[in-house]
Amino acid sequence: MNRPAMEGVRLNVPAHVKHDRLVTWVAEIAALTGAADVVWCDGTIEEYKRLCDLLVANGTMLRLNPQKRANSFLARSDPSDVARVEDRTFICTERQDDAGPTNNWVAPAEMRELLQTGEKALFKGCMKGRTMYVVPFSMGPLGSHISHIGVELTDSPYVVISMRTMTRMGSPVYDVLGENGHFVPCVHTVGAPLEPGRKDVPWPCNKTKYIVHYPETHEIWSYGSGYGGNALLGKKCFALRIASYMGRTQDWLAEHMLILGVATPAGDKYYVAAAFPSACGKTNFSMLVPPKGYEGWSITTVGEDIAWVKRGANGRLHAINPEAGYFGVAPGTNEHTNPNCMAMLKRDCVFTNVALTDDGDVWWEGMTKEPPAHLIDWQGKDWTPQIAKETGAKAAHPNSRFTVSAIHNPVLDTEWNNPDGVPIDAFLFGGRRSTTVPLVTEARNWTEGVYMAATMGSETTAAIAGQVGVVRRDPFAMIAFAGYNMADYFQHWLNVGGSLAQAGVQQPKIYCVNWFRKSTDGKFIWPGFGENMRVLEWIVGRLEGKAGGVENAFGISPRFEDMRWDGLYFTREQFQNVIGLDRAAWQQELALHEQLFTQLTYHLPDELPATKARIEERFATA
Ligand code: SAT
Ligand code: MN
Repeated sequence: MNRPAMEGVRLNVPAHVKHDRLVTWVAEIAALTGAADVVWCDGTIEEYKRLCDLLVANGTMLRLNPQKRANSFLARSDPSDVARVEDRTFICTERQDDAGPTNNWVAPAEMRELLQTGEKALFKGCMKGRTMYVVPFSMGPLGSHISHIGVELTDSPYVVISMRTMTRMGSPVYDVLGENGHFVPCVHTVGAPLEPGRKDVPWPCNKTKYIVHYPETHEIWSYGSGYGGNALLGKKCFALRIASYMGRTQDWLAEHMLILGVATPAGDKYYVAAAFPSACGKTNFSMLVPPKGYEGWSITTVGEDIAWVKRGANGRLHAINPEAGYFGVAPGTNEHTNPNCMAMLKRDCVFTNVALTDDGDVWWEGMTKEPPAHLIDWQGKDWTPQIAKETGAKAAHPNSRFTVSAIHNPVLDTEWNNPDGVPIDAFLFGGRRSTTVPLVTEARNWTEGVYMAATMGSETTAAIAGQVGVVRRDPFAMIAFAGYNMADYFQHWLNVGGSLAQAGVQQPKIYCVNWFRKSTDGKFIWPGFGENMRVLEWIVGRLEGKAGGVENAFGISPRFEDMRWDGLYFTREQFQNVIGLDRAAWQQELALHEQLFTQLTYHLPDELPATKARIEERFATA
């Protein structure tokens, strides 16, 4: 085969790589970026260890006390590089309408000039003095008909070790790719060329950031950040933005959803996929421990962030988790909120931007009631409870994260690796709303469910750079992740439901949930976490045609007596405060739905304003 020769840098193509187009692309990017060296990653544990040693030597990570956290590390990022940067994220389609008003859009030719071809193109020479790693990965079980392959070229060894945990990464991917298989090319640089003789910084990055997607050619280009979804390109960039676009053209769904299994005492098993915005408890919900009184029930995890949903042989919707690891929010995680997670984090973990204890372990806000007397905070500074009181300084960054392999999850579902996925019985949609939205509402039909999901709102969190705690519309929890026009995305969902009905296949039921209602004193009313099992039980009861409910303007909600309260002191009055529909609040809410629909007028499916009109009618006659 034709192996391109390059000036100055050896390509080092391994013999088992047989894909000419891949090799040519690697050569092109090595030339463009001026990388000093090209390393083809094999995904072995030896390679992982070697790179961890390198990251320790570079000062990017430090090794935690092996007695406390075996084979685990703490990474500290640059204080300016701590979360996804939505205002620097671009969907570059030929037509602006195909990206739609909720995405940042730049024409592909213009963006390519900026990044690749222009005189001062950012990627020109951006890897000077650095090694470029070739990282082959499969999103989903290797060879599954639901899976897809990507190759990330990156100059960050932190990204390489993270990709090994988060995806099926390594040489076997090349066998699936063969000589001509489809892959999503992902180019990533921290944007910090290393001049000869200059000492590197622990977390190289650049103030200028671009997270760029070309959905029509399935390409991803990321510049300037080494953190999370900005840099681990298999995750939000591929598995949501590019994949949602692929799903629309290929008749499947890529969703910001956890997938969990519910086993009942009667021995039945159901699978639920649930969409929540970032940092709203997807990981906790997916690993929930049923409370006292729920003996015989169990919850198991298929996925905790992303679901790819395709039709199975029986026509039903089946989902896989395209990821192989969890990049979860650390603060707030503890033995009460998520004991399974605490067990999962005992070993083989990379923590990023959490605090370091004096005995070489990690700590974050909410891990224990009492903070340790002294810590090193996420920026490497001394931290004491007294300093926190005086300055408000957090020991761990609010968006600090753990990266861990799914195989350490003590409640991993037996089917999590099934190449055919698991059949989905219900979709849940939930935002973080301190008012207005009830604990749980069942949609009376698919269209009403799509309406609930489309109009979802949520208070923003630290997972995104910017203001925290303001309500924004987050349709399907995909506001930041849809790789095409949101109105077309709504239509795609309506089409998927319609074709299930047409084929005589039962549609999953759709629910809107909200764990976050607060009382006037600002406290959460619903205890959440394990107690969310009670809502799941009601949903399973509905699927089985056993549980009662009452119709309201928005859908069907349980009455107090339709849920089981054994083991929890929760009064009728409290229940009313989490389930009630406040007419005045809903008038405001519906005005916000209207605003969203106005923004999305282009291609907005008629069914949505029609559903809104029906809700308004119900409120008027209630
Ligand atoms: O940084 S990530 O995008 O991976 C995390 C999140 O926002 O959900
Ligand atoms: Mn997420």
